[in-house]
Amino acid sequence: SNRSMRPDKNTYERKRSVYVKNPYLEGMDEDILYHLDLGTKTHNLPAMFGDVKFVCVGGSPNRMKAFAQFMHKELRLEGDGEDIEDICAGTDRYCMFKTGPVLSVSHGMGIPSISIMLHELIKLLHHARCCDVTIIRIGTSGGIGIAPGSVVITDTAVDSFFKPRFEQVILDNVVTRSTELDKELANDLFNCSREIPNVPTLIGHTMCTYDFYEGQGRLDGALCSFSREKKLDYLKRAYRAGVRNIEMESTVFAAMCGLCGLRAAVVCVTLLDRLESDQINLSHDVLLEYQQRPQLLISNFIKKQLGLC
Ligand code: R2B
Ligand code: URA
Repeated sequence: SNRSMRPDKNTYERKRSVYVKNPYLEGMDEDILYHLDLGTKTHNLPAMFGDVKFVCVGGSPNRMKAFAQFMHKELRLEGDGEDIEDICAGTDRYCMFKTGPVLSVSHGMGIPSISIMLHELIKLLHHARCCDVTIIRIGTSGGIGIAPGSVVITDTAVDSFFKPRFEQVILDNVVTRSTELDKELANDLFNCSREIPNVPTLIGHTMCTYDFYEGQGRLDGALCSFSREKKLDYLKRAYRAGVRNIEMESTVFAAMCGLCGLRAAVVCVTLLDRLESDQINLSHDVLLEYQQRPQLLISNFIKKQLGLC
């Protein structure tokens, strides 16, 4: 065979496609991404999204809009960016903004909500024939044994038993999936964080739960059936297992992105230290500033990757 016809090793490494692992998709003559109000017949997805290289997801629609506006300024794109349009305006389930190669998408709260969004987002990236996509969840969390306002870059997402797994119920089976994240990406993000002053940042395990109250050992929900001692014992065991923060989406995010070939990271700011309290009593301004910390880190990282700084 002709050697020169073969793509060299670098070509393989450079092009990393977004995989869907569903034999039925190819046979569908139209795919409607219902919760995003997009579809393969109604929209030219390759033209709209083919150049996407970074996808940032986060729970709140307003925060993801603010992130898109911030990215617009940071990337020095044309126009003022204030009137940026919601690509998913036809639905109020999720919102989506595009600034150059950066897509900003909201996912709501909890595993079921982010999982629905990820199914449709990953199909969107596949239909648009995107390659080399990095996806980052920027969010909030409760810290364990670290100062409020710290940013935690997740190395491994773990479940409520501190295990690196996500259990997906499929028909009436439980399928266990790995929640390993991209270690190299986590390290790159950590190195990038060193250049941002006054924001304590660390790498650690992130625990993902199905609930904010009883599921995170809180004493202040409408229901609580355990003692303060049991709560603290649980959180301290989590700390000893390497857990530094708790949130509600990381395991399914890591599992789905891993299976679909997306380079993925989770970067969350902590709003409180759960060894000290359960209620979040930060002032509006402090909360706003804390929530900007992951955004600042990710925008610096993206600018670096694009060779803009
Ligand atoms: C972090 O914050 C939300 C709960 O307040 C939830 O979406 C999460 O993971
Ligand atoms: N998000 C969570 O899931 N838990 C917290 O304690 C704070 C934010």
